[in-house]
Amino acid sequence: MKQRLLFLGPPGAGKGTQAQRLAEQQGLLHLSTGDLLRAEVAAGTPLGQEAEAVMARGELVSDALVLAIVRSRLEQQAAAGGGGWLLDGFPRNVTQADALAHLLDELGQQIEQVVLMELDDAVLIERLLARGRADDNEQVIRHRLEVYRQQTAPLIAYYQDRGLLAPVEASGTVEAIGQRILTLLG
Ligand code: B4P
Repeated sequence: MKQRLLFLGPPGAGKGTQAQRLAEQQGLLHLSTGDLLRAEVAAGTPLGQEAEAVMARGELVSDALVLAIVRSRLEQQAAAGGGGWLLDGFPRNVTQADALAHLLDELGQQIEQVVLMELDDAVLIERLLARGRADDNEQVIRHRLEVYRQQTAPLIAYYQDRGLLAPVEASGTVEAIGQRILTLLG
């Protein structure tokens, strides 16, 4: 099975849900920039203090900050002998994607597949309102969808051009979607 993966998709598509499941099943390093940022916020670190207000508005945290987090985790894993990884919610714009490509060149690694989770806005909004995280109120959700369209959606063509994109229908049960993902990673 492919072992170096990106999960791409709008907020609420279930990237975190499926990424965590797959990483556990396959023994991959699961790197969620959203989870890592929320952990910094909870710990009250300077980085977390910088990220908190930005996340509450539904905007993207600075590229430099997110890149530093991802770089340190991937370097640590490579130094410990390497292995598979699953990047969940990163990259979120073309600058982050270019920086990731450079980092992976340095590490002598390559992305093997980009899983694009696709879902209608109405279902996304319904799922996020039901989740009820601090950044899950309707106004902020609509802004996050707008940020996704403007900044993250260009990555669909970016990875399609590189022959890496694999779209997945992200509606249905968690198990059914997980099975679709396993099939395409074959
Ligand atoms: P993230 O933490 O990445 O979260 P998300 O996109 O909102 O959700 P995800 O798609 O992972 O959905 P989930 O599985 O949780 O981002 C949050 C914020 O962090 C961003 O707005 C930004 O500020 C910041 N950030 C993160 N990465 C960044 C980066 N690289 N650069 C800059 N800023 C960054 O699922 C959602 C809900 O649906 C859950 O309640 C789940 O239980 C439910 N669900 C999942 N699958 C379902 C199914 N099949 N059926 C029904 N419900 C389902």
